[in-house]
Amino acid sequence: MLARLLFLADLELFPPAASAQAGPIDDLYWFEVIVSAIMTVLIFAAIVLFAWKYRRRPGVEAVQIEGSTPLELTWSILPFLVMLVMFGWGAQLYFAAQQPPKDAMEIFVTGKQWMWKIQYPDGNREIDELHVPVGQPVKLTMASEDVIHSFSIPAFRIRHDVVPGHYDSVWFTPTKPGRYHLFCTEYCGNQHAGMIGWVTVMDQRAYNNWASGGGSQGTLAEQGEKLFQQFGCATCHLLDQQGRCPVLRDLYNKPVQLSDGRTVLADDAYLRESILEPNAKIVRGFEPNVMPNFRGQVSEENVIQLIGYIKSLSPQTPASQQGSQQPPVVLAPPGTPAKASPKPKPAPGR
Ligand code: HEC
Ligand SMILES: [Cu+2]
Repeated sequence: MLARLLFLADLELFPPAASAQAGPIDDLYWFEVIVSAIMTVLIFAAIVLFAWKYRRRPGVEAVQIEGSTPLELTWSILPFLVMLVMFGWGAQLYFAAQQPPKDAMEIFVTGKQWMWKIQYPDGNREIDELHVPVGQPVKLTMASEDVIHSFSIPAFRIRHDVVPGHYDSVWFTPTKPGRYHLFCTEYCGNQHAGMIGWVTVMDQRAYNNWASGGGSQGTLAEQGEKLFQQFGCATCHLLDQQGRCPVLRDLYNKPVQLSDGRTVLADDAYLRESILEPNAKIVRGFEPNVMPNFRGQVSEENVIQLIGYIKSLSPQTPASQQGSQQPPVVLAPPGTPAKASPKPKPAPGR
């Protein structure tokens, strides 16, 4: 808003503001720029004024001044309060940026020298192109296949490092249909400058049209199911009748009791670690070193597909994250030891 008043926006010196968070972030930005500008002008004016006022003159001798407590308190406390405003305001925006709304649509991003690979829950895949519907909160779950990248969409005022070894996430709500730049903003090798692309924001109808065009390999969950067979996960997790392997049905977003006594939430990060580093956390009642280590065999994109499949085995998962409207198939054989699953919610009384 302020950017518009300052006519910079129309000169395109400033990126367009195309997300719900762009306005509030710009307001803070301009607040800081204006406070800094006022301070700079005041300080330089005082330097020039005093240099002139107290210049050396013949016959005038300098008098030492002992200082002034009220003055010193004023120039310490006032800037401190202004800084506190910046801190509080910034912290508020920062925390909001970490908390995607529950109904956010989930899209997966994998950074790889030198491209961005995008995977949608409905099975569509793209490279260096991201399509999102206008007005819909979108959460990006991001992984890196190799080195540190940084995912940035200036028009949405989002940027987040994508660090190998775990998931990072950002979220945004696009507000204006159009095409916007997408960058890697962390130097990541000699073709870093080519790691760029486009975000297309479409109205809901156009988006549905676009989305129904692709996904020839099935939904994310179906792609994951294929991998689950290919990598032999199924031989243990589905066919094991002796109860040596945990049942993956109804696992997603549930607490898992570990052999060391801790309880962790089975979120995306936990599932990813369970696949790539099985011995990092051992489920209570099961043995370490049984599940093979899949690091190096399973790419980050494969992990995203496998997680998509495991999610689809949890009926409570919102359809938006599941990517498939079909009721989940119950695959675990009876007789496998159920992990301590939380009590079922009582049905709402009538
Ligand atoms: C040789 C048998 C075996 C194979 C093959 C295997 N796993 Fe496992 N898996 C286990 C065992 C045993 C555990 C429990 C011990 C642990 O936590 O590491 C486990 C744990 C897990 C967990 C954590 C489960 C929980 O309840 O918290 C996930 C997720 C998982 N495996 C996914 C996979 C996927 C995906 C594959 C294929 C890429 C796979 N596993 C292949 C044996 C296997
Ligand atoms: Cu990069």
